[in-house]
Amino acid sequence: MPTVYVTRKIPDVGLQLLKKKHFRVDLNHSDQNLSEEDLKKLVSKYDAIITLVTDKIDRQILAQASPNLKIISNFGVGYDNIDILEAKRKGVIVTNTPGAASESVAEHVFMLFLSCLKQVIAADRFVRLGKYKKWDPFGFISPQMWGKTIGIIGLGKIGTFVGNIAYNGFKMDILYYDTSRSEDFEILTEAKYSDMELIFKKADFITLHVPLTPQTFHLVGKKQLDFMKNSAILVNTSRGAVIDEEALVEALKTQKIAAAGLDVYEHEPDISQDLIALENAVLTPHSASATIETRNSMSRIAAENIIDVFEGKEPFGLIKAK
Ligand code: 8YV
Repeated sequence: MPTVYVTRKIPDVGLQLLKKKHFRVDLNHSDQNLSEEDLKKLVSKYDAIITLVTDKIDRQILAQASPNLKIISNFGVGYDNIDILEAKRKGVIVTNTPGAASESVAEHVFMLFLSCLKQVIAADRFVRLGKYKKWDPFGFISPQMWGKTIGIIGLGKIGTFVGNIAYNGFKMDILYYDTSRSEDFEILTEAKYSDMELIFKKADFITLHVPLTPQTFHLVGKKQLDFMKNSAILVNTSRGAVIDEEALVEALKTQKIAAAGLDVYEHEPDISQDLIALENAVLTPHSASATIETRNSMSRIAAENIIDVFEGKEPFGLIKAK
């Protein structure tokens, strides 16, 4: 009976699928992340592991992997927590859950943009503190999102969903950048493929949808923030280290840019006090993908990836080491 360890409690759907296929499923029942030592033990003992973004599977952990460890199935879309090359070298397959979070994260992106734009947090506080005494024609006034220009950096599945909402819902002009063009996307949304400098200069709303790699580390720093309009809003639901957080805090403090909506942080879960103190930042706790639908589908795909590997098939979420 092949054995699977799941590093945190996840929705039951995937666990049931595994049990139906006669896997023995063991689970971390606590609400604590596993330590490095725990992970080392697990990779030396189990045939498959379901990991989370919080489990750093690096060279040291993989050094303890037994030859029986066939697959690390990451519960999530991003997989920068795993050393893919080292896993490949050890003959361990790594998978993710492609597409599972697109709708949820795209919704969250607009929630962050609109919360920043309409100063929702300040407006809520204003009402609760009893400050809403009389209606004011200029109270909490903001530009509308409708019809403005959005810049999408990274046109994977999530970026594409964001583009579709922007075009069909908010009738926005779209500028986008990725390492390659998508003619389909351009035809469907009238989007223009642009270099990043132009996006930072022209867009009213900028959203990041790139994986964290050595190439995208600090992709947005002082230079890019300086290009941005004073009225522009930046949203990040990808990975924190894609933005130089210190430079962002400075740009927000000096109102070089209008606001930022952040779901991820450079040193997550630690967040700088400077960032926390800023009124023009809306902060969520890496919860952009936290919908019931997405979590269920992550659980199902993570399990199916394991089942496929043990049945000798190529798993849907196979990550190919480059
Ligand atoms: C997930 C994420 O919740 O899917 C991703 O890449 O960043 C998150 O939204 C996380 O990966 C769970 O492990």
